[in-house]
Amino acid sequence: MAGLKDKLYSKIQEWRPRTTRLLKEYGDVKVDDVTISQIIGGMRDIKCLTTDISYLDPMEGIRFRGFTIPEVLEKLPKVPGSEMPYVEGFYYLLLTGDLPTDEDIKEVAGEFRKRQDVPLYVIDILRTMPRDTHPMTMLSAAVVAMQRESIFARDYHKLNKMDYWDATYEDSLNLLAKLPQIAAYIYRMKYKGDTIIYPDKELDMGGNFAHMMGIDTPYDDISRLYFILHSDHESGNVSAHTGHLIASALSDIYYATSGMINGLAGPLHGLANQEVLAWIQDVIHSMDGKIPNEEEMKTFVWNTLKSGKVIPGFGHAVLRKTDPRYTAQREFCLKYLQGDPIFKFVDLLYKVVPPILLEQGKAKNPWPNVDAQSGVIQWYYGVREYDFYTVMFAVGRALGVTANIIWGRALGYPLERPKSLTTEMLEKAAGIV
Ligand code: CMX
Repeated sequence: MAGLKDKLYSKIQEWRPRTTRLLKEYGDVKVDDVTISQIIGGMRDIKCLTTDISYLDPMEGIRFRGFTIPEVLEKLPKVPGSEMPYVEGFYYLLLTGDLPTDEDIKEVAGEFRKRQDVPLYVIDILRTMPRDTHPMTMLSAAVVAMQRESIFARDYHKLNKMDYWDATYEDSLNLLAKLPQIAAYIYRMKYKGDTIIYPDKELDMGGNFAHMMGIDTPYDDISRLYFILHSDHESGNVSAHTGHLIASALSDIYYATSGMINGLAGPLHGLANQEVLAWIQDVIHSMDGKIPNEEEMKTFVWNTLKSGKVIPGFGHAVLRKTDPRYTAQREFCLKYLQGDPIFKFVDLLYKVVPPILLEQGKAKNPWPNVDAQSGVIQWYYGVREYDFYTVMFAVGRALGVTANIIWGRALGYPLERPKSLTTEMLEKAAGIV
């Protein structure tokens, strides 16, 4: 693929001297101090990773290659007849840092189309898994099963270190092109009586996913929005960091992506979007199908907190304001889901939960994150099997994780290996033993 790959290579060549210079001439410059609470407390806020794909400001939220979410949605070329940009164009932006032209997008879309056929053994593997297997387990298994396809793993012994990114790029495009089809297949196999809808090779990634799910417009736009919003959130979150860590051992994209999917499947991370809908259904169920009023809702929130559980979809390890990914989806809901009872419920949660979390005084961020809103849209358009929601998150996250790994290889980021200390060493550092 001449255009994107050539452009990426020239960007890589421009960038390499910056990393080399920092490392060689300024390697001893101190950027951060580390406290005991950060060491015990999940390494919060320690500045120890580098990425230029996205940056997360605690107050403003995510920027992809310098662009906010509204800017990305406004500036990227749109799929004709729809409101949302091409996912393919967004991937071009993640990889190169430049906004694509229509021609650029056409090329990336053509490349994905060429590579999208899923090997039959993947379908066979999925079919042999018990049908009650979680769809995230199925997705992870499908991806790792395809590891035998890895060009990087095949050629590793022959490759020059400076060229690692190239084989990784090929693996990334090969995998990304297949992920929507694998995800849609899991959905139709598990919940729709194994009725496959084959891809339509004329469609873009988001449009094709909606087609293979069997859901009409505007679900194509929802899919585009969903994949873009979930793509990247800096490199420290569990899924992105897992992908990066695994790839740092020079494991290929298939191993790294399967691992990132496993991290995303945790209820404190990507699975929270499933948890939100499950929690809402529980509440509605215990109200005999009635949507609770504000006072009843407050009681449910407090009861959840008192039982020692978290309110899914609220709080964040880095953000300290409402997640702009939540806001982007809320705007979509305000346009298309007005009057929908579940949306009304979620909107009421927006009003009720933050003051309660503030009153409880534990969560550092009482505001909603992306997961509080995404399930509502899926539910409204007929995807009511909420254990599938995180699978779509994973398809989106693979865009960011692969872009990061390609760049990591291009810039020669080494094996990741932080240092551990014993509890006694920390006690000594604290001067208490
Ligand atoms: N409900 C109840 N308690 C919460 C809470 C919430 N939504 N968010 C944070 N807290 C609690 C924490 O559990 C913690 O309690 P303990 O001190 O008893 O352990 C305390 O507040 C401090 O936590 P924090 O520093 O504010 O948040 P963390 O960085 O530790 O955790 C997160 C961040 C997202 C895991 C947490 O806010 C949470 O569990 N939220 C609900 C799950 C969720 O929505 N996850 C999705 C996040 C987005 C994503 O990655 O997809």
